[in-house]
Parts: sequence; C-alpha cells; structure tokens
Amino acid sequence: MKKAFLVVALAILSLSMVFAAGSKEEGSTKGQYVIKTGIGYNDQSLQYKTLEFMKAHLEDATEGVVTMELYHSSTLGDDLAILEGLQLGTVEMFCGTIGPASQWSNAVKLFDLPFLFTSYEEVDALLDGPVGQEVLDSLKPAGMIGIGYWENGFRQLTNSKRAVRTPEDIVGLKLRTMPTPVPLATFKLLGANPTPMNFGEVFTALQQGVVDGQENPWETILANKFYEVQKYATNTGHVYSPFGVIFSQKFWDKLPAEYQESVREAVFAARDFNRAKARESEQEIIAELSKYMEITILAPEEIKPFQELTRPVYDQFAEEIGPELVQKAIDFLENL
Ligand code: TK8
Repeated sequence: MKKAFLVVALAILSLSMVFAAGSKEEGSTKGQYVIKTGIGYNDQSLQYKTLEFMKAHLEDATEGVVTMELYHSSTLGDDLAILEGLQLGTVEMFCGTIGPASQWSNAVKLFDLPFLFTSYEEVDALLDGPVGQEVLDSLKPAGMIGIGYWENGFRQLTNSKRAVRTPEDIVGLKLRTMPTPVPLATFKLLGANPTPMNFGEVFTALQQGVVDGQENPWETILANKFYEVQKYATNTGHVYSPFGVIFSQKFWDKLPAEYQESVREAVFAARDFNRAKARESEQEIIAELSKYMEITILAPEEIKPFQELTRPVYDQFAEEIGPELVQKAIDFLENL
C-alpha cells in the first residue's frame, strides 16, 4: 500500500518537473532577459526619467520576463564605451547622443551638420521617416540594431568668459565638443579652440577652467548643473542631437520575436513621453537658468551669420557621410 502511494507520488512529481522545464524553455521566466544600459547624464535628467519610463513599461508588458538595469552619470562608461559594449555583448542597450557612433558609421554624422533642422516638426518627420531609418540601419554591420530616436535636443552654447551675440564673440574660446569630428570642424570655422572630450569629464573641465565653454541642450545645462560653472548662455541651437536607441545584435538575436516586439513598443512609448516632456518644459527651464546665468536670446536673423560661417562643413563632410544621404535629407526637409 505504502509502496503504491510512493510510486504515484513520484510519477506526479516527475511529471510536474517536465512541465516546469517545458515552460522555462519557452522563455517565460521572470528576469530571463536583462537589458543593461548606461548614460552620461545624471538621475535628475529627463534622459534618465525616460529610461525609468521604458523600464516600467517593458517590465509590465512582459510580466517581468524582460527587465532593465539602469546606470547614470557615466558609471557604466561614456558613450563610446557603451557602444563598444554593444559589440562585445557586455551591454545590451545604448541611448546616448548618436553622434559618437560615427566611429562605426559615417552616415551618423548627418545629424551633426550644423543648422540641418530648424523645428521639432522637421526633427520628428526626418528621424521617424526613411532617412532616420537609413541611418539606424547603417549601424547593422557593426553589430548594432537601431530601433528609434529619443530627444537630447537643440544644442545651446555656454561659457564662462563673455556673452555671445555674434560669431566674433566665439573667437578664441576654448570649447569642449563631443568626441566626433563634425562639431570639431564646425567650431573651428567659428574661430573657437575646440577640444573633444567625453561627457563625464565636462563638468570638472569647466570648473577647473581647462575649457571655457561647452554646448548642450537647455535641459542638460540645468539637470547637470553646468550653470554653477558657466556664466553665459546663448540660444545658438546650432545642432539638434538625437539620442539613438540602439541594441547589441548579440542580445537582439537571443531575444524571442514576441519580446523584440515588446522592446520596440517600450522604446516608442518612452520616445513619446520623452519628446512631450522635453518640449513642454523648455521655456520653464530657460527661466530657471536665467536665475543663475546671463542668457542671450538671439532672433532668427541674428543666428544667420553663425549659419553662413559654418555652411562649409556640409561640403567638408558630404563625401564622407554619403552625398546621396545628405541630399536626401535636405530635399526631405525642404519638401516638408
Ligand atoms: C550623455 C551624452 C551627451 C552628449 C554630450 O549621455 O556628450 O555632450 O550630449 O548626450 O550622450
């Protein structure tokens, strides 16, 4: 009697183990896929809040099967290190300014061209359309899967020396630029003394006077407290920097199709959150910054001389970026 009971119990036990193993193979275990990502900005930044939004959305949609591990303030490395991590498969996602990815694809330099965009309408149409897709796809051979774009924003110039109203005011300023060639060429044309540097080193470099100035969107100037070490700001808006949301192909290929779809959806939901928040708070941010900085607001006709002086950058880089792509972008924006 006892023996018969034991046999039945064992049979039930082994059967349930088979089922448990079965469901695991289908990939539905909590925390089975972990997306690790890191940014240069701190946890007060909208970029970090956008990541938190994506994490909540994705973990909810996949019932915790796909989770996210977030790092800020360059603790996981700077933009270039994260991009290298995608290739190695040590990091799953990148969402920094796409510019530094130009090390792997020249097409990415398109967005560094000065004064390419003049409005958010143009930004959204180009990035979310075929040109934006072509740039993302150009990273595929490097083992990077580009899904979409979030907003870093129009870049504005700050410095510790003087108010900038005209291009002449920039002459001789030591400026930090992103570690990518187009901004370097742009600021050389304006007569500045540009130094490429990773974002993680910028605050200290400004504080110690290694450089006089930098350029980044209003929100970054506020969230990263650049106003503590920069007295002057001007709305140059010389470049719109998109954040590129890019995954490691090594990770992507392991992710079952249904979860790839969940990730895509979460990236786009976070994009909509990010753009809406960034744009609704812009004026408030400028008002807040003006408590600490002398802000120069230029009218569109005052921006023109900056535009004219930096125009040669287009010819300098068109060959490298791909003349057809540059023309396609210009035509697309003109016909909007
Ligand atoms: C921060 C970087 C940064 C960029 C820079 O995560 O280096 O100035 O604007 O966005 O991606």
